[in-house]
Amino acid sequence: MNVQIVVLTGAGISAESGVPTFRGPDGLWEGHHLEDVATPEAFAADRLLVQRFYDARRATLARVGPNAAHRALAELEQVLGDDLLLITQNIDDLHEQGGSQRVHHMHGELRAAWCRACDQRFGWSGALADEPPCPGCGVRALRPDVVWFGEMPYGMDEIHQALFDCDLFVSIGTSGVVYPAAGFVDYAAAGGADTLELNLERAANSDFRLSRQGPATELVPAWVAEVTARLGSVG
Ligand code: BV8
Repeated sequence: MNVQIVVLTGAGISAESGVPTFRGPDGLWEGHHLEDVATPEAFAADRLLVQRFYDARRATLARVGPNAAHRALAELEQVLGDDLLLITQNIDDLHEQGGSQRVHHMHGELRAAWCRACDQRFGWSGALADEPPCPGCGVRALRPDVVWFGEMPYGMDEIHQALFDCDLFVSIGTSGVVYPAAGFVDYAAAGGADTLELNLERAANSDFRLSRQGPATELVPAWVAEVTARLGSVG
């Protein structure tokens, strides 16, 4: 699959939908630093605290909706099909709610649970803090299916291949501080791709060839319109 465009999104694309980012003015989530609750060690030390942290975030999904940036990327997928790989660091489902069919959640999803006893994964929209039994094996060993610090993000081989093959890498709404995602721009550039950042402010890893500052709901639809017009002119 020779992907032409790889898009990476972060919390900034969901900010205008009312989902708090990690490092914004409200950067502490539920009074916690992400690095202090999003680790296997934190889960082992205080399972209830971590489960409640994710239960609260999963519950907000019922109250938020996609914005113009999510919808614009869904339109781009309609035009590009398999030539687009949409990778998100976000664990919300706003890309899917906005119409995207293929979303690569490299850090997992809030709406999924993973059983530590039988290793099966399940769609999950309720709470986990009350230790419900695994639908597969019945053991009360479900955890959020999200990638914590120190855990390997999902699908890295496919991501690296796409980054190396693509013609354009676009980073949207991410602070560029968490790896390996923060290194994708370098990987893509090494493969000869052009690189573009769409962000409210320049990210930490802002060695992009092009960088535009502004809200995602303005920058992303405008960029998608540029791409689709160019593709239309090519015919
Ligand atoms: C791994 C899921 C190895 C959970 C997340 C030292 C150096 C380098 C690396 C490390 C190091 N020490 C440790 C590491 C590794 C570590 C890491 O990078 N740590 C950092 C803190 C230094 N990384 C890991 O542990 C990763 N795994 O390395 O595994 C390994 C090897 C072998 C075998 C096994 C393992 C795993 C990291 C994944 C952690 N999980 N999320 C959850 O959500 O609870 S991280 C989480 O934070 C996000 O997923 C994302 O990745 C990251 C940053 O979030 P952003 O999306 O960027 O959001 P942020 O708030 O930071 O920024 C918002 C941006 O939006 C800003 O730029 C802002 O300007 C912009 N914005 C705001 N509003 C708008 C906007 N833009 C546009 N419009 C707007 N309206």
